[in-house]
Amino acid sequence: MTDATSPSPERSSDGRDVGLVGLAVMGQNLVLNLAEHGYRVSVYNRTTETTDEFVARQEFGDHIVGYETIEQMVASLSRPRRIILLVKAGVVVDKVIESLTPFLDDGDIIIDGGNSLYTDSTRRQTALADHGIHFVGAGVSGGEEGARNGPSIMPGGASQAWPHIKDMLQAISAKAGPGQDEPCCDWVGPEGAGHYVKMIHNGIEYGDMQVLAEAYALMSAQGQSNSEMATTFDQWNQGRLKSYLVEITSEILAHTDDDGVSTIDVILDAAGQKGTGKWTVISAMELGQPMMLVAEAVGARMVSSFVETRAQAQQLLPGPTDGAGSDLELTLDDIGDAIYAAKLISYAQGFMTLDAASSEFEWNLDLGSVAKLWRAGCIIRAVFLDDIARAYAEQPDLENLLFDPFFVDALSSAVGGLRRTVVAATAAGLAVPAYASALTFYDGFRTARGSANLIQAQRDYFGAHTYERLDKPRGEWFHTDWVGSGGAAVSGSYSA
Ligand code: NBP
Repeated sequence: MTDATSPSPERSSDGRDVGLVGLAVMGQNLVLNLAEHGYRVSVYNRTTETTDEFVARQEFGDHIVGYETIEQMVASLSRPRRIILLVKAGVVVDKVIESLTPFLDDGDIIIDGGNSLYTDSTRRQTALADHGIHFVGAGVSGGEEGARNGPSIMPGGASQAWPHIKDMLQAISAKAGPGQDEPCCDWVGPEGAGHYVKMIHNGIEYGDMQVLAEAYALMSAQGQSNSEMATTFDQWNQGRLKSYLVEITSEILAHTDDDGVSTIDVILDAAGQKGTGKWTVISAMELGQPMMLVAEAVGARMVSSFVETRAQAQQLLPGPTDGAGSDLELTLDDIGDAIYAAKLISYAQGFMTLDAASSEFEWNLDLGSVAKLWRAGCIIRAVFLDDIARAYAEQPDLENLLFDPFFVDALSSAVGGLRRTVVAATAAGLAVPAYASALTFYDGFRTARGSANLIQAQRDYFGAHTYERLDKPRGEWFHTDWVGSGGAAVSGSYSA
């Protein structure tokens, strides 16, 4: 990580410091952040009224100037031109790039700060390199508040761009570390690496939210009031679970509408999603990595969206008891342990996926540095990201986070509570997909001799897929004639 110093941006007399396209919630807030750090920003939005209203309303004077056309905006910038895109992800990014490129020159830089799919960023970097333009896919996390006051920024792509954008992006990013002066922004890697890391961040965010929603469900079933739960989450936020999501969960549970009704009680229990969780799971599967807690979180949102169907099913399908949860007797310590253990396992799965992506795409990701980027500014910011960063700093070749002594100790103390929570919730007929998935992964992962020998035998039986044997070296493959005459096994050596 590099220290960011704040803002005395290098000035070029012939133009403004940076351009930004897309003045919706993220764009407007990032522009204000840039202006506050002394950067002179030229802004453009497809709908000109939005530009006019924004520029008229902001308080940074001519640090922010609006333009009616992309051409005018580009012409206002010093070279190499630096242009940030914060438009709707997908085809819109391609359209905006298409309208920008005729006005750009060799060495100019486009930074896509939206939630683009990493494969799109890889494609865009390659295509723009043909025009001499450096493309950077930068994941930006922290929502509206982060964009305004300091997001976590994960830039990747054309590394030639980094020296020209480093000071600016690090200046406006969140800061972490003992002196709160380490920027949560550093170069991630080539191609779509920045957006990949952001995608995994979002997947983990889905998992964290589901883990907390399950705690809320269990405590509600045990009769805790919303204000009692708010206090519990607040207490959890003072210790090892300290994180942005635990903090806002406490605030949400304490919130009442003007009529005194708890706001949480009147919100429909159907979760939306924009797709980054699904992308994470697809990529993890493609890389052969079991990011199962996030998969369960994505699935749970899907089940939640079946509002009418669930109401029908409740009438038809029996649970283990008449009043689900009425016989739950979990302590708050058990539920706190379940949250903690499930999170540790989820992050381990996330970093397994990052490690696999780094190898597969030859990105050479620094996993400790990734953990540092997530310590502040982003939605999953949490104290235990320091523990992950430390684990990788101490052992850069750490095979799996769960082998780090801190994780071994932390899981040893918390997994009992997770187990009791899963057993009790399941017996009571309450769905805890994230906890159950975490525990199942944990138990499978620590089982030296599992049951996949039967799966291999089945595969060999119906498809002659061959298998390896315990009494032969790895890499030698055998086939058995399972239904041959007299049932005798015929084995031989096969290439894999
Ligand atoms: P949106 O994702 O809602 O996109 C709206 C912006 O895209 C507006 O400026 C709009 O211009 C522009 N746009 C569209 Br739509 N079609 C266009 C076109 N054909 N040509 C040019 N511009 C077009 O904005 P957002 O919520 O601020 O998010 C921006 C990016 O940041 C997205 O990729 C998002 O996924 C990501 N992100 C958002 C958050 C968040 O909390 N919202 C957090 C992290 C990342 P218009 O005004 O003319 O319609």
